Amino acid sequence: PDPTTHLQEGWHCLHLYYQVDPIGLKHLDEDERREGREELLGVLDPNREGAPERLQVSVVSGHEADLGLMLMDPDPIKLDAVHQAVRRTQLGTALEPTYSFVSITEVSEYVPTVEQYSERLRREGTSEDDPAYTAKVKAYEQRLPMMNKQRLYPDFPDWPVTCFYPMNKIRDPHANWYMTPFSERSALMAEHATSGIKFAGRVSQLITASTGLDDWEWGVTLWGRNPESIKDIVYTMRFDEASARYAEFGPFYVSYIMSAADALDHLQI
Ligand code: 76R
Repeated sequence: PDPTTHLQEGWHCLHLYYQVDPIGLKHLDEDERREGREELLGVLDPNREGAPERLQVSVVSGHEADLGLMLMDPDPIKLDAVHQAVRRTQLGTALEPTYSFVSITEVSEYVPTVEQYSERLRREGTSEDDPAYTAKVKAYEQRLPMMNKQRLYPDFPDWPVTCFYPMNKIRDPHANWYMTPFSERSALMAEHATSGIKFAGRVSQLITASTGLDDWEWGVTLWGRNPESIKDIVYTMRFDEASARYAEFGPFYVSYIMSAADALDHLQI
């Protein structure tokens, strides 16, 4: 791996959104459209040689975009190459890029280490002599490496709906996340995690970091079994103090995951 572009750990992530331009489409004849479609299916084939580690295609609701791509790979140039290849296909002139988001995976500084987790249990009143204490610490110790692997090198859940939005933690005089002591931020994020975990089995989330990489500080990607679950989790978590007091949000993109062929059929291109 090239040390000038590759992360020491984790993956690069790129969300791309395109609108189908009907005027651009009109300028293509039957053959160009058919060939363009074949080229596009080639570029979006997750099993092709040189494809990024993760390549998800979805159809976006609302007129902000039609086609959504979510890409992840150790190599950021490989992600950009997908965007360039999409534009270079014969359908490229009919696909107007409308939004993109650049981020990387990370293990948040608020994910408790085994030591911090044990300390939290003790603080919450579980005695070190309690067999439940030992069992919980042991289970956490066993789970942590797998959870961190999922945070850094995520597998995408096989669920039909996905939602993406960027967010910041605010720096207002009355509520400045970055002036709040770590212990307090950590307690707020623990409350946030407790509220989020109730959605296990219905919603899965990936938080990617974008400070210094894009206009917002994090990207939030949610996958849900259905759109109600997405609405429920975002609504519920708005009441977490970490969100209610400190969060601000960018545009929301909700989309439905499909094979590239189904997506292009749906978009009639
Ligand atoms: O990764 C973990 O599970 C550890 C606990 C945890 C952290 C550190 C966690 C749990 N989150 C963490 C960090 Mn989260 N999260 C969001 C949003 O819409 C909103 O109100 C906010 C958008 C959702 C919906 C969500 C869901 N989380 C973060 C961070 C980074 C903060 C930092 O580093 O300063 C952000 C921006 C953020 C935002 N979070 C969970 C969830 C859910 C569902 C969980 C529990 C998941 C689980 O543990 O299985």
